[in-house]
Amino acid sequence: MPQRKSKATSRPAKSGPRGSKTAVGTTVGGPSHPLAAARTAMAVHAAEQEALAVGMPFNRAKPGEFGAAHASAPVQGAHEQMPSATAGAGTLSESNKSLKTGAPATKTQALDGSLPAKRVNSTDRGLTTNQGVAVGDNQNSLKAGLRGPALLEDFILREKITQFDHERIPERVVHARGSGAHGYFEAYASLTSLTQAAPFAQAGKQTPVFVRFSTVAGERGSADTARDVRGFAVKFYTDQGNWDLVGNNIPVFFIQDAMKFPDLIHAAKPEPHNAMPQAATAHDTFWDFVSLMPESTHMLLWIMSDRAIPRSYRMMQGFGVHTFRLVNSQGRSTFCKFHWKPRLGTHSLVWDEAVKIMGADPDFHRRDLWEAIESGNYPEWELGLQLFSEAEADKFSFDVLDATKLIPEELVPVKPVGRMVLDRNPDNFFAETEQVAFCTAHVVPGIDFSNDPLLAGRIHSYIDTQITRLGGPNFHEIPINAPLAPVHNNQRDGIHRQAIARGRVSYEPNSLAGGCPFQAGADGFASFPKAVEPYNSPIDKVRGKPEKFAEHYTQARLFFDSQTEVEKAHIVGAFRFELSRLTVPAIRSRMVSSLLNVSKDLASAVAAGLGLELPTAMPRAIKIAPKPEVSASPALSLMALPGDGGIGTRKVAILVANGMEGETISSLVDALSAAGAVTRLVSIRLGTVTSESGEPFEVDATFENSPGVLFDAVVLPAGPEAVSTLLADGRSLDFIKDQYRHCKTLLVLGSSSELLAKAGIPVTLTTGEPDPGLLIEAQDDSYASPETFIKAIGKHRHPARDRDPPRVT
Ligand code: HDE
Repeated sequence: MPQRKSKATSRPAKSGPRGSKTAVGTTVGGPSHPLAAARTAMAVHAAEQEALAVGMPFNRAKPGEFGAAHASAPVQGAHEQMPSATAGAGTLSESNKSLKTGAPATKTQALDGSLPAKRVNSTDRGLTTNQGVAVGDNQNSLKAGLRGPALLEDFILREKITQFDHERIPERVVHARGSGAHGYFEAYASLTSLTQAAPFAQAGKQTPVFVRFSTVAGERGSADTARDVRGFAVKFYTDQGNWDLVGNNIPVFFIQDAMKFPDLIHAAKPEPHNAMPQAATAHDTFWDFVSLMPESTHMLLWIMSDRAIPRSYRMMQGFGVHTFRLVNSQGRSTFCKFHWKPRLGTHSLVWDEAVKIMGADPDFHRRDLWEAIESGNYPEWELGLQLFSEAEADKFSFDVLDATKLIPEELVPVKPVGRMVLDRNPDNFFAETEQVAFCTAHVVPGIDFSNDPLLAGRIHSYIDTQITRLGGPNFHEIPINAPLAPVHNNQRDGIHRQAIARGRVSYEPNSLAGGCPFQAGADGFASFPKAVEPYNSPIDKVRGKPEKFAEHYTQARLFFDSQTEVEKAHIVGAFRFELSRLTVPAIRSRMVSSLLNVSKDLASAVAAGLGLELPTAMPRAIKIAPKPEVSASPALSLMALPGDGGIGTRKVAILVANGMEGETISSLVDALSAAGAVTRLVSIRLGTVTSESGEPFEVDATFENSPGVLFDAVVLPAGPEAVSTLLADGRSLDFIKDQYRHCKTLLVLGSSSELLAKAGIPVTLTTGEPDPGLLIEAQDDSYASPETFIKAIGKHRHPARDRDPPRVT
């Protein structure tokens, strides 16, 4: 908070220090004697303190603390102009500077939240201990003789091992597995009529951000492609302080009240007796819990959909989930839901692919994000707002305070307000991605909460959990968490304190530091004064839920009905898989009986997949559901955001072997690279393969280290010798089958159609129509053109081929 002067509360300092009665003697040793000088300084300091105290005979701000008029309009704290630059010093020796202490802090100064000062560059530097002592030998411990015992005296060894022993901190209790990046948010236009929030102050304004994506259930070392909600947490380092928008890639949640969160997470995490399964909801306790909590059904539909297995963090939406408030400088509030939409469109994996990627590359999403940023393909999202008034909210068929409900975009459109670009990878995973501490309570003036009871619990939880995870109360000073806005307050001490507070004052009100730091009054954060609505006057303290929270199925049905046929089939497949893993059959039937309230088609298909009789529908909490505003919401389908059809950062495998037709491969590599794709020549082993014309090609990857699931498309080479080599290797056939089963694009050059035949791949769809993702040169030589191939890859995958069970095994 910059130092301000308020007419209402500031007065110039009174008498000058020298004229003060409290000045102590100045005669000892004469004026040039050091002791005399010290005494003079002490006298001046004492006089200044007295003057400050005299200048504030009472707390002028006090009357502004009482009554309804001030309840939402606090006055600025009483404060004085400091009589001198050193008046606030804690020690008169402040000006005795050294290399360590530096110059006195005579200007307003706070901990610097920017990262450059904390970044270490060891170029040209030798190794040191933590005390900065040069390490002469980093290979051997100190011993009594070459073959003698190690000595306790070896402080270098002991420091190194001790630091190592404590390298780990507790992992996050949820969202333990994640990856982060820096970037910026840029506003399209000023939103000051809606909100005071700094990031929206004017068109083109950029605010630095740090973003962390995560899975919820798995432990820190679990695989990225588990079926799960993805966290989408954004820390805005605004000039008014930090604002954290801690969202998910799914717009609704399992539960309606924070009271149920520990139960939900205990049910979803590995079971307590045997710590299994890791990063998976396909187990008894999860389905036991959710089938007894019908409010989770809507979210279950989302997590059984392909949303829960994104192709990339860069290709998923983000949602603030709760209803928030935007508040403008006149104190007017507008309800708001936050949406992030990826520029690349929304794209997902298929389950069989996700499972195989868990083994092939557990860091699939982490690597994808890292590589995209390293290669200059900066991921980008558009921020959109759904804006609505309280009066509109009251009329909705659902309650906007219920986090198991969304507001269909067809009911309240999403207004684009800015974009976020992630353009810098962290320097250090632990220092930044692991230590970053998000918190829903981190809001800035202009952003406020609704009364969503789930949000209320989060406002408490996040700070609390960091105290354990980051080891104490000062985690806000860890560089990645420190705001760029200066911090001035009277909070002090505790483990690992970084800020060195100057002066003897650590309380407010005070006169001895001129009242500083003083409360900001109307310029500071003010909670929106929402009237508290008594539930059933005179009982106004209740545990309970509003009536509309009792409707649990309408939006689950809306979601299911708004999916394409292939998406519906994947949802059925996911329920079937998850429920098939249960060991208690009654939970299976219970869940299917709940699904009957969503859709008979869905429940019947799941029951059939599990070999179950269709049970009767689960009784509902309310008999007659309010009529929904919309019965179809195309925006809920992944297909609603296809992206621009580009292939930037898509991975294309080109299978190669000696004797292949090299020229087509070279020109394909050039064309695909020019379109931004990443090509990899994949073969039986590393080294060089030689084309039929004798040209050497360096192999990038092998069937062993990079199976087909890691690629978005594949090219099978022409050339009889190469084809017969690939035909003889079962792994090349697995590669091709996976590409086919997962509906990806295959370019089949020349005689490599023999590979298709051996892999048992049908050349047409079940309808007899041509397969749009199978470009077989032998059938049509125009398919060999890079343009056709690039267009087909840009479709992401070809769902017309999707079959359950798969056609190719
Ligand atoms: Fe969280 N959540 N959560 N959550 N959450 C945490 O905070 C919690 C909820 C979300 O990348 C924890 O720092 C409660 C909804 C994300 O570091 C913890 C409730 C949404 C992240 C916590 C919820 C989220 C977290 C664990 C119900 C989507 C990862 C570590 C009342 C809108 C942030 C930590 C990161 C992390 C509590 C529900 C998103 C324990 C009590 C709903 C993205 O504080």
